[in-house]
Amino acid sequence: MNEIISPKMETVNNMRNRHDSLADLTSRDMEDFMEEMGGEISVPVLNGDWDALPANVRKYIAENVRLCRPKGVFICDGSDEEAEEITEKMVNRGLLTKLDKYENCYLCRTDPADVARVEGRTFIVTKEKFETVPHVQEGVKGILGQWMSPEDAEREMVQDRFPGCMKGRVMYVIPFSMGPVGGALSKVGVQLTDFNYVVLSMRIMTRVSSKIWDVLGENGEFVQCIHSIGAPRPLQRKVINHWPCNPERIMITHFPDQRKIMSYGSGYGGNSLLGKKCFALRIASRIAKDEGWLAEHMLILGVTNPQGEEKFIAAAFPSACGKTNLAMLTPSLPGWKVRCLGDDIAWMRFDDEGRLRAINPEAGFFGVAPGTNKKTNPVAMETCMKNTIFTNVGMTADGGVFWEGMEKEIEREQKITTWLGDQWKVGDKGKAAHPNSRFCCPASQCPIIHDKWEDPAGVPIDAIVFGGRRPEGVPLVFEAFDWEHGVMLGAALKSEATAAAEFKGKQIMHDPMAMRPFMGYNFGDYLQHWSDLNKPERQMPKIFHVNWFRLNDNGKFVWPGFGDNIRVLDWICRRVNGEDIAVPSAIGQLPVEGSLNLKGLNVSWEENFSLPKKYWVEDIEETKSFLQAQVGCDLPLTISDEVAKQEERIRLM
Ligand code: GTP
Ligand code: SPV
Ligand code: MN
Repeated sequence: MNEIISPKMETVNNMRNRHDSLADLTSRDMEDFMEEMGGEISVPVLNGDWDALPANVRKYIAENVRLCRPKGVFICDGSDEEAEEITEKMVNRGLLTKLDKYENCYLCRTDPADVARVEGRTFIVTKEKFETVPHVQEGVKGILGQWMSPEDAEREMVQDRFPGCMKGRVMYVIPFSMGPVGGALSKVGVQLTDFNYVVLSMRIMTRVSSKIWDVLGENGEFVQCIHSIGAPRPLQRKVINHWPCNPERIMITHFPDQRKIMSYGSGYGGNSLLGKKCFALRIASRIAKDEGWLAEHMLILGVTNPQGEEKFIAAAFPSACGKTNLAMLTPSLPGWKVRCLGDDIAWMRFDDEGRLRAINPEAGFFGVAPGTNKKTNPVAMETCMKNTIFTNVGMTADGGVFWEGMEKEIEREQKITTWLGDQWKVGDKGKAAHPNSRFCCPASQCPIIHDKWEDPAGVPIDAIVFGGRRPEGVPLVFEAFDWEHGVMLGAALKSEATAAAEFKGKQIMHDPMAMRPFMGYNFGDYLQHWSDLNKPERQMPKIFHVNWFRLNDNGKFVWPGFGDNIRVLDWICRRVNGEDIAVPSAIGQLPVEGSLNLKGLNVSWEENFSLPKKYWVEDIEETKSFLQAQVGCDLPLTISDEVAKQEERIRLM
């Protein structure tokens, strides 16, 4: 018999009493335990009530225990006590360092080989290849998602990587909800992981609770999220910074038909917090297509003008291109107010009145640290001063955090330990924090969190905004002519590469809809799905494009950004209200000169809004060949029509 069985609680308690720390159980103890249990092959349930789990969850865990061979199963309940127990253990082990300067904050340093999402090792598994990826032109390597056959996935994951991958480790069972627990737009997942850092992070980023078992009922549907750092005991690879991982063998696979995710080898961010990109974007985008809604890489904010009128905006920018900053914007214009609902992911659905309603499926922020400071984003700085896990930032001698951008916020000559553990001070060579270092903190403690942020019905979206890092040619803001043109602008989205993934250098990359790394199905079908949403009885949001990152000839940003982005939101809100402040151009509706409130700024209209013809001729040419090469025959006609119209307008510029 090779079954997980439920040990009597008294046995478990005895075991707990015999060990200071659960993870200290040895294989010897395991043998003793099995003896006590009458020699059955089993693993102990170290925490939680096995019998209280729904039958399909028990089956799911049992199957994966057989595959991964952990030494015990720890069923999480999401409580503070549980977090404290796990935190204490991690501090004792050296994986976390308490940051004495703040309340309940910790620093974690990863193995320097495990610092970002690994897009090259991320796959979607479907029987039919073209369900996942478009028909690319012959000889072209597709960049809009990677497909793997079920046979290859079975071999790579189930046969090669996962057998015995949790040996000597505890398997944590994390029940979580994306969206408010029990909400009509919410979805449930159960993550299995052998990494306690993931447990602590998941309970910040998602809603982890025993209530999930009630939501599931007897046999409710959940997304299966199976994660291992791929470092069974005895260890094969030297552990660096107490951060076990297996970077050479990282692989992240998604099975949309089975609503399943298997991730191996990495403990970092989107690779391991499976509720985030894997579930809430890749799996959810596929569910959303089947069910007629949208799962997008978008922030959600409410912006209120001095007259007290509020609009809701969803904005899609690629990774590390400013979503968190915009979502928490502190307006530089008097009388304006921005409130945050989400900083990374939006699930959106048209309601019976034809309004697009958005919820934030997450419960926390996993924000880019570098560049964040009291001037650029005071709200984020305040949000992460308690109950936060910082990963790969620097630490000051007095137990505070430090990263690039905080130079003016620490004492001069402060001694700093870098993310690599080196002694350092401002002005020294190198960096204190990794460029993709992050803070992970509960959204509820954000001082400008919107009172509707957990409303299960979501908020009605008035405008959708696309944007990226475009050093050249692309104006500060412009508006799509209509929905179809807006979808084309999204499809043509590009940005300079950032440190959020493994790419190096500053090349401009296509990142359509800011979803390139997160597509769960054929990108052509995805564009068709967006197109099909447009119905006369619906109130379609207006679509805009922004660029905070244009440079002048001296390499300086032509726009101050951050709090001054309220001036762009102001213009967007006025357009939503139908104000006559736009003038058509080849690429969309541009602000009429002077219609943007630039009071008190010293910026050049020309530098922010000029449309260099040569640039745009090349841009549309390049976009056209990109879409032909990468989406091929899957590109909806409506989109190729929009590209053709844009090309013609540019020709006539
Ligand atoms: P992910 O969490 O990776 O999805 O990133 P994000 O889109 O939330 O990006 P975030 O807001 O964290 O910003 C990333 C970097 O861009 C930070 O270093 C910011 O300081 C910088 N940034 C954000 N907004 C602006 C802006 O308006 N102007 C300039 N110049 N930089 C900005
Ligand atoms: C992103 O890369 O867009 C992120 C960070 O939000 S991660 O969770 O690592 O995907
Ligand atoms: Mn993101």
